[in-house]
Amino acid sequence: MATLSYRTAGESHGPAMIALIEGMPAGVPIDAAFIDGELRRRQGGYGRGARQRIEADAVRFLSGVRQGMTIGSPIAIEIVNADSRIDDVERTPPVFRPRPGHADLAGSIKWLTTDCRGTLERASARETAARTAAGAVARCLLHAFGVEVFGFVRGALDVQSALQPSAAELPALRARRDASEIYCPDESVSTRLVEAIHQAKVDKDTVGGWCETHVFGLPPGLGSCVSVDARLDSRLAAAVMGIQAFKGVEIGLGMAVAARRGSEVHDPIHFDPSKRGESHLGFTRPTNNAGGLEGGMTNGMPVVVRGAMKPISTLLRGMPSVDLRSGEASQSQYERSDISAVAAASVVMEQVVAFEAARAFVEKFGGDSLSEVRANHAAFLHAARQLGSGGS
Ligand code: EPS
Repeated sequence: MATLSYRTAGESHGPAMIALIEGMPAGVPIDAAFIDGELRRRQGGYGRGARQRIEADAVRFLSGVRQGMTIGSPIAIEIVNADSRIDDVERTPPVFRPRPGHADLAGSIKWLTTDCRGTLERASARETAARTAAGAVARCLLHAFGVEVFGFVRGALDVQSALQPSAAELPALRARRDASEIYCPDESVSTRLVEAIHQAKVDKDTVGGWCETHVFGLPPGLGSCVSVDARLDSRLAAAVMGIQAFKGVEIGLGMAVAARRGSEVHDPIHFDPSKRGESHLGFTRPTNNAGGLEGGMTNGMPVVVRGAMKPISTLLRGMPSVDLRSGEASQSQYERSDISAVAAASVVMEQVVAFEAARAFVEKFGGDSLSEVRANHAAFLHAARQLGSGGS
């Protein structure tokens, strides 16, 4: 089975961040301006620290792309780190007092060292620049099939938006999100979030939040119910949980399903032949509590994923910790950091969700070239449209 995958490499203050994508069909137009735009969005958002004024993230394709098109070979991407100083011990000193919540302590034990530097350089969310680039490349494939992905910040602390995004409103939602300092299209919530993050800064504290991603236009039947690692819901959960600082993932109604009876959770199935078209099979669902996934497979409704990001673990005022050299009690070490990176995290989440959608898409319709994928996609939809037409 054809599949799509990626890995990343790179340390926060090393020479560059790297992404290597394998399995992308040939002939996919690569929109470098779109990819760089997503990288720029990831660098922004209210509450970011000084590092983002140093970096100007942009992709450089080292392989796999020729004259703006994929050629079927592995795609290697480099994003240069302007703040590259990993071997400069004065400017990048050892960290002996681990920050609670960061990878510092667990990593130092794992790698048997009193210096958390090696751990934190890789655990740093700087790595999400590479992940964002990989996801944005995958979106170039999804764009060719009219699939749109929309991510935003739903809230933080005691502030949450009740917004319900729809495909029809996408351009307006994007405009409102992009006008918000915290990437929340709900203006009043956006203002309150910015105030809350500002107050956390005054208090030398940090803030996390909820990020949400909606995928519109995925055909039904992606993913599978046949095994745990083929389920698209389990892959999405792993991808979102794999983002630095994420502690929770929900799909559709998520955790709230446990508080409701079946009749209040499951989305009724209707069939309206007049709705049938190129990519609509005629099945309609008045609600989408399943978040577009049933049995680990897309059902034709928008895929809805929510993630909970914990507050940044580097606090200006520190947290109770110990010095790993002596075992003595001490406040955690301060490293330059962000007050909140929830806006950036919403961009990262958007891309990792997109990558999993693209991976499932390639597994269902895969071929060596975009034209082969197109033919497989069209043949499948043609066959699926026969359902509910009196055939078997
Ligand atoms: C991070 C610490 C900060 C953040 C970084 C994540 O880096 P620095 O120590 O260089 O100021 O800015 O995030 C990024 C660099 C980025 O591009 O997102 C951490 O400890 O995780």
